[in-house]
Amino acid sequence: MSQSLTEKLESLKTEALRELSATLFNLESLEAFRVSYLGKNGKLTQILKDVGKLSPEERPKTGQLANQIKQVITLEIEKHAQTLQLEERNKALQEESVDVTLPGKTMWRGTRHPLKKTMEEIVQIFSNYGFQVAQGPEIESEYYNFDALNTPAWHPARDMQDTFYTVDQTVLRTHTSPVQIRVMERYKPPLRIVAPGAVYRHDDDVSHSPMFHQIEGLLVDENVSMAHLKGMITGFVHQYFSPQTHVRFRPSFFPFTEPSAELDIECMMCHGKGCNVCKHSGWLEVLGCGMVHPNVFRAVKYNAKKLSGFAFGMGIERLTMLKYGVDHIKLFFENDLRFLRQFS
Ligand code: 2NM
Repeated sequence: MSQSLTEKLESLKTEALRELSATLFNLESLEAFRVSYLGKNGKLTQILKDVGKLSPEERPKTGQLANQIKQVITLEIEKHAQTLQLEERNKALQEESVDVTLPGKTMWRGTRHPLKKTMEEIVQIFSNYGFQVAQGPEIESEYYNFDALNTPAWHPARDMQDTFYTVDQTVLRTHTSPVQIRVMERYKPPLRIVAPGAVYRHDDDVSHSPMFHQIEGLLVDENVSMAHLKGMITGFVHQYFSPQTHVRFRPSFFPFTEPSAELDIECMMCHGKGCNVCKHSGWLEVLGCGMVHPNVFRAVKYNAKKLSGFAFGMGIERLTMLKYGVDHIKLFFENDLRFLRQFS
């Protein structure tokens, strides 16, 4: 009996080691293999139970052999497990590795809107001349939008055809000049302000939109002359367009300035030769300006005898279209990224 148990043990060991070396295990099948030999109902465990039935003389030697075989098999399984774990880890590392030589993914960045860009450029130029930014409401009283600006009730500019009226005596501002009035009411001269913002007029074609943007400027002090106006405005145009830009001041009319002028620049498309853009005149209208009318000073209770000042106004859309050759005002309001990205 003892002889056969020892034999059983030896053949079990041989069988186990043969199976271990001949089989392609993974961690799961290796565990199943372990259970089949060393588990509760495993082949070796069964034999170990029979060791207890041996005679006291035979028991120690056979028990020793059984334990030794158990150790050999356990060790062999552990060696296999270690190899498998290493293989699995290497496989995972290989799969998870990052190829740093692959091209990166493009991250799109937003760009400033061209109108905002123009607005900021112009504000920057005038802030270098000592101007501060002022703002006011877009829904205005007729008083601030017209009366205080020497534009009486009978004036054509107040026509329903041009102005968006809301409720009684309230309009969508047609220019940012009411901001200048509000500032003059509140602050004493000397004054240097620019008022950028949205304005509204009943107008709609390739170069006009019912909502558009303006920036207006106002300088008030003693002994301000038309020469100061011409010098500063020419300086501005040379900074916004180019120092080589030719300019001309042409007499004009606004109710709130006297004298009034419009500034033209030489057409940059044809260099003054005449083309479709400048309607064959060689010149492009850029802004309006003039010396503040004494009636405007009187409306804000400034001393019209002691003070003088100049003011100017320009359209942001128009200046942007001229600088970049944009041929339709709608492009600014459609938010087509193919258009907007060109101003990055
Ligand atoms: C323009 C042209 C000329 C102007 C006048 C004033 C104020 F409030 F001082 F009277 N603000 N803006 C002005 C003058 C605006 O825009 C074409």
